Amino acid sequence: MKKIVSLLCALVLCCAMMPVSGAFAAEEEVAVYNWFDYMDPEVFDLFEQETGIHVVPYYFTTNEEMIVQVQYNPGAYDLVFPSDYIVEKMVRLGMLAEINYDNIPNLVNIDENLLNPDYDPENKYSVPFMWGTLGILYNVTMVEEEVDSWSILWNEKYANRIYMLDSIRDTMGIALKYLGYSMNSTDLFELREASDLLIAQKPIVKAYYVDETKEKMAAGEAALALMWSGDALFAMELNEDLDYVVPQEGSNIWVDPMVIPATAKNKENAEKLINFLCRPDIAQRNCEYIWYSSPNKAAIEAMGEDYTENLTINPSQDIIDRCEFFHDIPEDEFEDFNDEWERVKDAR
Ligand code: N2P
Repeated sequence: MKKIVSLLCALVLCCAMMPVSGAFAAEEEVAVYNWFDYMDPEVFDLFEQETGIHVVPYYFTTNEEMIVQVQYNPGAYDLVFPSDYIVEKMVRLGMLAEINYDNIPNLVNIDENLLNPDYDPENKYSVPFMWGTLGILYNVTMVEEEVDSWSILWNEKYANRIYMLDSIRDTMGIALKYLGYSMNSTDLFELREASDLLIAQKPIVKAYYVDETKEKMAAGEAALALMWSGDALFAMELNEDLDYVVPQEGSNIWVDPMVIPATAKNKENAEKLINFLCRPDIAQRNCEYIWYSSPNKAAIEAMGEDYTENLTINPSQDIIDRCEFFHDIPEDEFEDFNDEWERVKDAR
């Protein structure tokens, strides 16, 4: 009996020590953590066919949800798509790996104006994927007056026909902007004014959504929605009664780059995927699927007037000039911001 046991033990040990090889080798993969609806689904298939690297996709809805997941699941993600101000935060917290640009020759296609940005001054950690604005998506058959001010989102005539974004920086941001303050304010009195304004608006808001809004607006379920430019254009492609505007008081302009967490297990595969996504035909394919603004010069050239003549995807300098970028607000200063947003969420 003893002999059988020790033989079995030896066998188990032997198996455990055997090098993983041949058919047992782990498949090459890259774990991608992206926004919902932010990539043509066929793009990952094409990448897999060309490289043999299997893409494992994960999805998030807001930056704030995403960064917590990356912090608490080290090694889970190889490529992530945070917005500019969250890149700033991730750099500050030492959460990102430096990108090896030898692996990204397609960087030449990216517009120089979007390189070396404030959120990553030497472009050590990030490559732009898409950019856009925050504005109002509205149904021209349901709204009588000209839409050019945030004030319309407080007009009781549209009670129960307004969607707001369930996203702290966006919704608090436009309330701050409507009041004439910076979207990056940390002043408690300004934040309190903004949250009071949103609480006063709450009875006429139909719902706070993020990803659902585009389909619901396309289906004519509301008159006005706070929305990002690409999701707005996605809905406008489905329903010709929809239009999009960046209000006169100003708004947010943003860039969503691609970054590699410092804990990534497949860094080189992530770089291969970044390079693939910077290829002009792939960037064009994505742009024509999700309708956000592209940083890819070659893709824009290929899209021609369909792209350049469209003010939603290619905003004028005038629109850009009245927008500001969000910036990272360090945790201790962000407490008031959070508390005021919680007041809004908890209000009836
Ligand atoms: C797409 C999300 C767009 C990202 N569903 C806005 N920064």
